[in-house]
Amino acid sequence: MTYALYYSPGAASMAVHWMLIEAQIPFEARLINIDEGAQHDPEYRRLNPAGRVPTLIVDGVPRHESTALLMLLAERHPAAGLAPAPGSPERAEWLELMVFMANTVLPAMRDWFYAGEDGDPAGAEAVQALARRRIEQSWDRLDALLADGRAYLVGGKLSTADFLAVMLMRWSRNMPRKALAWPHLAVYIGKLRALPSFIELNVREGLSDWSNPAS
Ligand SMILES: N[C@@H](CCC(=O)N[C@@H](CS)C(=O)NCC(=O)O)C(=O)O
Repeated sequence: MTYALYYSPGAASMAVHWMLIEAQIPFEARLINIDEGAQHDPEYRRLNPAGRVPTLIVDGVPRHESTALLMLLAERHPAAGLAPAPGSPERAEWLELMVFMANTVLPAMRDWFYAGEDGDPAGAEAVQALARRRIEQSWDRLDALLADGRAYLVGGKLSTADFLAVMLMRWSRNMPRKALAWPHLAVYIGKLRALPSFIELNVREGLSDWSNPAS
């Protein structure tokens, strides 16, 4: 099995990058800096016609969509234990959360950040207002789930749902109400950010603006 990840620091590629590091799956990392417009290069567009990151080359075939990539990697590397096994009691909750993040939180984040580019700039403010409401309602839902003191979202152990959730929570860091403002999310984020794989991920992506304070 061979992998090459096209990533941009802090972008939707981050969850996949984190999983590859945590599971110690060999891969090649290829930088596509979206702040510099590298996603529009014709060469990259051949791999990802939408001009977005991530792209994961899986055994020579370009694959897309961060949530699908996490689920695919979990399926191909079951020994890593990063998703509840099919048929296990936790599987339904994991599926539900992965789909919730993919079809509610990710699109709202896209609207928050790209309303003026993806749509008519004149309507961007209204789009962003709705996106913000959806994002904050999502934090309400995840905060309530974590209120029982669980360290991870599903099944008492680290899973792909945590990679996706923490990446999304990070994106809220400059929003009017950041995920860290929710009490149970703050505890959860603190624990997940302390994982050696998250620290290593930030080093590899050159990120330092959303780390736990040094103790
Ligand atoms: N649903 C996609 C979203 C991908 C996406 O929107 N990526 C953003 C970065 S977070 C991107 O590539 N932006 C560059 C652009 O749209 O020009 C996924 O989860 O992979």
